[in-house]
Amino acid sequence: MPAHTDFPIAIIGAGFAGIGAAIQLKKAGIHSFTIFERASEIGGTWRDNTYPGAACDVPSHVYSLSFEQNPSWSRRYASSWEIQEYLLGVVDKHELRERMRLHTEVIEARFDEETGTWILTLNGGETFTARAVIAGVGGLVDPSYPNIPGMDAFEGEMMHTARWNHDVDLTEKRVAVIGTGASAVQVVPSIAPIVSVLSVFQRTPAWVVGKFDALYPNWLRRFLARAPFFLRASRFVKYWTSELRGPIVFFNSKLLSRIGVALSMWNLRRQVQDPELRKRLTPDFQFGCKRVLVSDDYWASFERENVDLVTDSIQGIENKGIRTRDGRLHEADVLVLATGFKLGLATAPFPVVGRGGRTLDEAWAGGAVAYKGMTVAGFPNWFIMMGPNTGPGHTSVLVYTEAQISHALQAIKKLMAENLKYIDVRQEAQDEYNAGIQKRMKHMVWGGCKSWYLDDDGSNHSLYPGFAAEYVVRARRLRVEDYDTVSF
Ligand code: N01
Repeated sequence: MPAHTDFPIAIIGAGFAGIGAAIQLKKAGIHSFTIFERASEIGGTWRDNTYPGAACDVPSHVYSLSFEQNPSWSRRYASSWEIQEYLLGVVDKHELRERMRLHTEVIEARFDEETGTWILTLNGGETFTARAVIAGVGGLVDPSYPNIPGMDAFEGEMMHTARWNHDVDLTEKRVAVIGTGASAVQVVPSIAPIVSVLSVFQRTPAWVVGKFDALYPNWLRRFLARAPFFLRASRFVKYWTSELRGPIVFFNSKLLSRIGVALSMWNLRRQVQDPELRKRLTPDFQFGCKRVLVSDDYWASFERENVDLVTDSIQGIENKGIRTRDGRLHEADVLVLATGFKLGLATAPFPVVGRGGRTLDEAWAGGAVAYKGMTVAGFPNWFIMMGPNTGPGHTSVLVYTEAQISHALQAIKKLMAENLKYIDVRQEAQDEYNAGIQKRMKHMVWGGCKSWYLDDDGSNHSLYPGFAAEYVVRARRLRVEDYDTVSF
């Protein structure tokens, strides 16, 4: 077996996936990795999303790494900054900074079949040669800015939720929020009490269920620190609760949808008394078709005198505010774009050139596909984290990520132990896997409405059509028979 220094590994991205992969490599005694991060700090989503109210809508005992459980979460659903603190702590504990290059963007990756190496070109023009690459670049990274006429004319402050400008004080300001997705349901109730007027522009209402957030008292946190069994038990219970509720969210079943609708309508009734307002906030698409949102106070915000739900469609943006099609000008000092993200899976984030000079964009021209969401035929020794069809609509994405880390680690260990040049997933294995995924999509609820889950042609290359537990069983073990192995 060659020395580890002969086996350089590139981890691209220092979010949950990249950090988790680095820890597991270290635990396996493999220290020859370098983490490349284009930003100035680690954290990914939790570094970027700092808008007021930003939090994870999956309980923190599940939304954390299973091998780095944290008894100190201050509440059931940790805020964005607390998750970022957790990640910073994990990075320090495992001394990952010494293997990390911040401000370093990979701008191209090219596979050299002769040497079985990936040549990564970095932003400064330098190259880095890796025997294996773990790509943890994230799926929802780059903000999606709407294309509304007149946006440049707006004279106030404008910011996207994922690029919050903390220098702008919203106190007593007139604020307009465009969008009513997962980010909006967090930002709206957080800023409603401090602004003078809040106009929320809703194009499509969302199904929202109760969150039941709660602070964890100090005694409980101390107890969980001393009795890790109970922390693991809490994780277990929360995980299985979300799994067992999953079918309500993902199966295309009128009966199951009715349960979801009943839960959401109960949540609406307890927050909003005005029947007319309730009607305007009630979606007309099947429960689960778009991401189901979680909040105890978003809908209640619209009962406040200073909050206005605007359902007339937007005609354009003007210097003083937003003009709707009914002719009304909604004046605003600050415009918040809660308009989501460009789905990163549709293309590779930078040119990735595999065997025979074929690019990942070419391989994905008909939609992003990968074997178990991780490996693509013709792109050997390249392991994607949170790749195509691995997103959950119902539980923690980290459950999927950990299975992917385990798969990549086994492949890397095999490459090293057997001194292989590369392993490349067999095209038939990839095709068979994806045919199965797309066949199952027909039984899922996501095809019935427009959302970021779907490509322009209506196909779904983002979510996994089933239970997380089932994905984990399929993905975490390397099935060697599904790969071609090539020796030096
Ligand atoms: O974005 P979204 P998000 N004019 O795409 C509207 C994750 N996340 O940032 O529905 C008017 O869901 C758009 O309207 P419509 C999570 O996976 C997780 O809220 O297209 N409106 C919609 O209402 C989530 O799914 C957490 O009709 C326009 C909104 O903008 C994903 O990120 C927290 C418009 C966009 O909603 C994205 O959530 C936050 C236009 N031109 C986010 N363009 C957790 O807690 C867009 N919209 C884990």
